Amino acid sequence: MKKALITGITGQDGAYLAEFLLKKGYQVHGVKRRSSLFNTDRIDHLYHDPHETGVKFKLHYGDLTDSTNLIRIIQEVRPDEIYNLAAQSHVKVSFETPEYTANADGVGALRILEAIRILDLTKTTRVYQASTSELYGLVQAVPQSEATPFYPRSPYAVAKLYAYWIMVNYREAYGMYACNGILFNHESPVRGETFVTRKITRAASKIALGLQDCIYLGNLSAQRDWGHAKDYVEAMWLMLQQETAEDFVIATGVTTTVRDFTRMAFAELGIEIEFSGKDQNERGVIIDIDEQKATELGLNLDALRFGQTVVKIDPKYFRPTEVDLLIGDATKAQMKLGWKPKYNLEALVADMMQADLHLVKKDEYLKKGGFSTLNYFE
Ligand code: NDP
Ligand code: GDR
Repeated sequence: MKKALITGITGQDGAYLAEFLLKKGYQVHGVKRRSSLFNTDRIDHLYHDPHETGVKFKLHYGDLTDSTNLIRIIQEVRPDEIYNLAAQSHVKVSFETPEYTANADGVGALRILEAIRILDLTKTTRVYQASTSELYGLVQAVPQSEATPFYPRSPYAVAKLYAYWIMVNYREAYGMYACNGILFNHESPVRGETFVTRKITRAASKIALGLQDCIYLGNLSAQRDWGHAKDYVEAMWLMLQQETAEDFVIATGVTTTVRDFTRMAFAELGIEIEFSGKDQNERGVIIDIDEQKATELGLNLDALRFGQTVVKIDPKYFRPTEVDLLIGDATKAQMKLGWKPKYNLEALVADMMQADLHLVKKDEYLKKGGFSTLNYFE
């Protein structure tokens, strides 16, 4: 039975990858951080009591900033494959925590590689590094492929640039099977709530049920190549099954503005919105409601009206340096890995909207039923 170790297992990709590898028959080990609240929501369905026999899923406390801890976990597990997905992964937050981001996202990758070397596993343990389209940053050429030069635009991207090159260096210096997946944005119903897609799908659902009036966003003109996390974790695995380690771009090849993503999210609910105004004064306003669809979906029609402003701009979401346009060319992955995404943008938006509407309806149901959370601090 093959053994995989996933750092960042509690995150979006970690959860999808753990599920994928378990289905492939792997024994899956994950590194989770200690936290004052439970942080395993996304993987709770995979958990089994460790006292049972034949358990194929195990979690270890750890942190990418702690070398000795990583050495100990890798020594205990002796994995065939390591997927290094752990990171402070929010670009905007990296401007506020640049040193921590460099430590976890940059030096963290080095710590994994060094642990493998120290434990003499260089010929047996394969490593996948979660590299990113943020490496391309300031647009040099589009679509971006493995040959496009990098120009990182945030402390996050600069930290990931170090991680990228240290993988390449250890591959060349020590013959390690270490590879970079240069993944473009990928989302899902379990995407972190502060990334723009999930922020929009949650807010659109709340607005449609009358639990929120409006959503505040930043740069609506940014263009991203959005895919589904479910498709992208398969590419990670494929990269570690090749004869030689190489780096691959994973993307859909289609780019969309944040503005259009927002329109699509509301359209899933039968709500048409139109944008007008410029820069910080831009607004998204309801111009049509498909009442039949809204009724079928159980929306709160009393809370929705024509001309209602549902999107406003808050400059606090602008970044000091922005990445304006990402569009990936995944031809190499298609040719060498046989990888192709199954979800297009429409299917992704539909999947996220369906899940968030369902979640928000639960809140509405509880609220209508008079359920309120206890205040422990009174
Ligand atoms: P998430 O933010 O959802 O998950 C990040 C994971 O890393 C969480 O499990 C988090 O733990 C863990 N983590 C954070 N800091 C540390 C640390 N110091 N030590 C150990 N674990 C830590 O990210 P995604 O799942 O979306 O992304 C996975 C990886 O892929 C990341 O490295 C990201 O930068 C990269 N990436 C993501 C893309 C995307 O579009 N999703 C595209 C390209 C690259 P906790 O749950 O406790 O916070
Ligand atoms: P990104 O994702 O920075 O591309 O990084 P995010 O969803 O945060 O931003 C995408 C674009 O939307 C613009 N934007 C907003 N972003 C957020 N978060 N909140 C807002 O209110 C908002 N309004 C507009 C942003 O300016 C940006 O242009 C993601 C992460 O998963 C990284 O870890 C990963 O490496 C890259 O994708 C590929």
